[in-house]
Amino acid sequence: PLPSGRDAYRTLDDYDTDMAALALHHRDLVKTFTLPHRSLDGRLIQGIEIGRDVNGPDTGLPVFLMMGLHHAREWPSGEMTMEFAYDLVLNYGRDQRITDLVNRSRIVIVPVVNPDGFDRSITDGALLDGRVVDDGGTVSILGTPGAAYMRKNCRVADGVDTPDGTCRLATATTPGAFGVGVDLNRNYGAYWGGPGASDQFVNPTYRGATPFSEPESQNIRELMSGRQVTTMITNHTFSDLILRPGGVSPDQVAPSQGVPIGEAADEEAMAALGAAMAAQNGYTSQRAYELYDTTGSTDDWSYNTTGGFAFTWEIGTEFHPPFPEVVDEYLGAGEYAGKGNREAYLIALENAVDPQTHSVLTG
Ligand code: 0X9
Ligand code: ZN
Repeated sequence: PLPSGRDAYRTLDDYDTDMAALALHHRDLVKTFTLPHRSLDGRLIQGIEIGRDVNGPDTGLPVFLMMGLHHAREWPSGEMTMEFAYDLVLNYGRDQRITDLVNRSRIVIVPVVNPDGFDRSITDGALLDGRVVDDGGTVSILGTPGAAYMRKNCRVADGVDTPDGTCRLATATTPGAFGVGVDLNRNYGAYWGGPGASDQFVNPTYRGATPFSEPESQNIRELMSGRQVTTMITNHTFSDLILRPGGVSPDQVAPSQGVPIGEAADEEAMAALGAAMAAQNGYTSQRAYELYDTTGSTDDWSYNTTGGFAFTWEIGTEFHPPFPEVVDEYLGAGEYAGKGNREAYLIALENAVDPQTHSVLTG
C-alpha cells in the first residue's frame, strides 16, 4: 500500500486535511505553511516543511522542494508529492536512510500549486468517474464535463461571465472572445515571450499577460527565492519522462528574450542524476526541449535563478488513470517492484543533501 494507505484520489480538502494532520501528529518534524498569495478564486495555498526540529531556525540546511498540480488535470502529480511526504514522516526514526536524510535537510512540499483548477477538475471528474471527453485543455466553455481535463488556472478573459465570482460557473458572454486560464508552466520569468507558449487566452499554453502575472506562480517564485533549494522536482503527468533543463532549444531563443542559453552548466551532473532516477522507474531521462520547446517554464526559471538542480517529471501514461496505477507508479511494479518513483525521489533527496559525495555524481 501507499505510505498514507489511501486507495483513491484526494480532493482539494483531503490535501489540506492530510497536511494539517501530519503537522499535528508530528509536531517537531512537520510544520504547515501558507504561501504568500491566495489563488485567483481566493483560496489559501498550503504546503508542509519536514525536518528535524522543524520549528527551530533555518540553519541553512539544503532544501529539497517537491511540487505537484501546476496543471489541473494531472492528479497523480499531487498524489506522488503527498505520498513522498508521508513516506519521509512515517519512516523517520524507523528507517535509518530516511532518518539521516531528514536530519540533514529541509524538505518543502507543495502538492497543489493550482488549487482552483484542480478543484474544478477533480470535482467534475469524480462526478463522471474520471472518464470524460478531453477538451484539449482549453476549457473554452466552462460548466461542461470537459472541465475534468482542464489544464490551466482560473484567470478569466474579458468577455467571460463569472456569476459566483469564481471560474467555476464561468460562461462565455461574447462568443469568440472568451478564454479561461493561464498555463502556470508558461508564466515563469525564464525566456518568457519565446517559443512554445501562446499569447492567446484560448490556447492551452497561454503564457499570461506578463512574466509572473499569476498569484500561483508568484507563490513559487517567492518560496524558492527565500530558501536554499538545491534540488527541485515539479511533478506533472504524463509520458514516463524525467526532464531536465534546458526547456527550450538553444537556437530558439533570442538574447532579447533573456539570458542566452547554451548547454546548462550542470548538464553532466543533472544528466547523471536524471539517469540514476530513471533507472528506478524505467522513465526516459532527457533534456526538456527534446520533448518540445517551452518558455516561461518552472524548470528553466528555477535552475537559472537559483542554480539548484531542477527536474520536471512526467509521470505515467495518462493524465489521471485509475488509482491502482498511481499506487504502482509510486511503489514500482513489474521489473521495478520495490523501486519506482519512491526510490527515485529518495535518490534525488540524497543528491540534494550531499551533492559532493553522493555516488550518482562521483561514479
Ligand atoms: O508542457 C508542459 O508544461 C509539460 N508537459 S505537460 O503535459 N505536463 O503539460 C512539459 C514541460 C517540460 N518543461 C520544459 N519543456 N521546459
Ligand atoms: Zn503538466
